[in-house]
Amino acid sequence: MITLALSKGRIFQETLPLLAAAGIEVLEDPETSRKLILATNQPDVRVVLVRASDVPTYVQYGGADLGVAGRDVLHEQALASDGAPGLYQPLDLKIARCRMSVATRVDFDYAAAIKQGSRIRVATKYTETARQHFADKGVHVDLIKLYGSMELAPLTGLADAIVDLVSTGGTLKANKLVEVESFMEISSRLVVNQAALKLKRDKLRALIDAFASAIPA
Ligand code: PRT
Ligand code: MG
Repeated sequence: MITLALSKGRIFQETLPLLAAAGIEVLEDPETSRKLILATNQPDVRVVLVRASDVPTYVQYGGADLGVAGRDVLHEQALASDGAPGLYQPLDLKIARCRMSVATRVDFDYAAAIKQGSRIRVATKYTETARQHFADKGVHVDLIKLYGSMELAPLTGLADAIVDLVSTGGTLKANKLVEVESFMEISSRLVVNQAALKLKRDKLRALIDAFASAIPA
């Protein structure tokens, strides 16, 4: 049995064409089914649905043989846990693309705050990534960890800035925030359990090759 870990939503949807290229069709729709284990048209391949940030954990500890995870999640976890032992990352799938950015209220002068050497309060789900980014710039920050709705933080005075993912920019615009810096291009990677790669080599290699052939331009 081959177990593939995916998160619901954009990663699941954008992985479907890659699975199709490998001749794999998922037999249930995660948006309507409550099941967490989804069968496919291939009796020896199944999909498990986990939180986006749990995909590397499942693959690392062998709860899944492989998975699809955003560079945002992989980078944050590698910083938090000193690398990602046991995780092989053979492919950039170029799906679920976006960028990691700093955003503020329109009336906050980010450039001036940096120039003056002020401490900036930054709210984010990506505290390690943000810590590294501002340390590289030599900017002093106080980080506030949030688990969602980052856009609210500058609007309520909780923080001066946020570090979050931006794709169309629509969410920032709707909340009257501006992107003042973009510092990392994000896409999703295929991650594979290294022990599984040895034990199930032929099947996993065939899957990796099929995915590689179907990566969007
Ligand atoms: O939702 P949940 O808390 O379960 O987890 P999650 O938010 O991590 O999962 P999900 O499915 O939303 O995102 C999974 C992965 O998709 C992320 O880890 C990224 O690698 C990738 N991705 C690509 C994005 C976006 N684009 C994206 N735009 N993830 C989140 N967003 C959010 C962003 O955080 C912001 O709230 O969409 C909003 C901005 O979008 P625009 O289009 O308005 O700019
Ligand atoms: Mg989300």
